[in-house]
Amino acid sequence: MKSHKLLTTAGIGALMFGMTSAAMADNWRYAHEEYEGDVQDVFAVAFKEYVEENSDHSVQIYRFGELGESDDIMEQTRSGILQFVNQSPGFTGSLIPSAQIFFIPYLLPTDMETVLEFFDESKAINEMFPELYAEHGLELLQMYPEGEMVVTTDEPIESVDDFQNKKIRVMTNPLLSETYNAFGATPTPLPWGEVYGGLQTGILDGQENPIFWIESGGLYEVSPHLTFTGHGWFTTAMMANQDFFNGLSEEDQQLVRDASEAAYDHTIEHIQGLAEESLNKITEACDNCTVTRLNDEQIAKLKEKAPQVEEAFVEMAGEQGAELLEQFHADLEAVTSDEE
Ligand code: 6CS
Repeated sequence: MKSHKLLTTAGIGALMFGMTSAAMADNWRYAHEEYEGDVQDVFAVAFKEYVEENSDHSVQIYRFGELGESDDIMEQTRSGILQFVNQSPGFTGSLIPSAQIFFIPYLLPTDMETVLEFFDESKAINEMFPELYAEHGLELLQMYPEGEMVVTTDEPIESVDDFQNKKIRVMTNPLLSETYNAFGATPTPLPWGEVYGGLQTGILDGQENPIFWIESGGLYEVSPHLTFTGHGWFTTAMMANQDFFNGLSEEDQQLVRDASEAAYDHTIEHIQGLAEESLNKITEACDNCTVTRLNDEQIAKLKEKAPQVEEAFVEMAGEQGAELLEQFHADLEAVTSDEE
């Protein structure tokens, strides 16, 4: 009788525990800017898998276009409709001026190993940026590179002169326009959804993006001449609505942090060799595509423009931006001097 009673009490306890944990199982909404299988999607899927394997929560992923453009998903996250968003500084730069730092040309090196070490170890990335995003109600969880920027155009670009007056689509932050103005081109800021059509109809003469995206989005079909300028990396960022994050239990906050770490590691592995693979696919699929790597002389000419863009950055991002830039330089110095 006594054991029966004990069992009953334990049974009720287990049931109640079960009910409580079931009631606490949430479905988190997470939107990003890309398509199935693209780099941001690889990150999101790894995040979802980690959360679902290690908790009762589930994560629903929304890809490009399902909820609108990049600015729409950021707005939905800031207002709490979405819990997580992956938005690139190319767009966030219009909300957080310091995020435009990634568009100072030739700030980051071209060698992937050094770039990855920088993202891992940089105080600017791992300590300063989370504070800057927090001022806008965002809990920054990871910043990561997707690939080196490559310019695609309607005609081959072999020298800096070939950039003159080319209408180049850029993401919608003002500093990127400064960069292309400095290169002698005519920058045209547009959201992603308008790029393919703009290139196809000749409203645009070119654009810049990492090669995996040029391949997966079929951009080479309408903008067949690829130029490696070595001027920057496509960087992106994954974050949460901060009120939502602060309202989580300590255990769930740790789960989210661990899931974003696991997704970061997985994504960094995914991008190794991706640009080469994508370039091979493009050259196989496209007979009229050309690939040009600017020579040192031409790169030096573009590099000469970097200080004026750096100045424009400090003007736009103020004291915070200047401090961030100083730290960026120190962090870069630390990883590049390691190499020597
Ligand atoms: O150029 C763009 O707008 C897009 N490029 C990439 C690599 N990801 C998303 C972004 O919207």
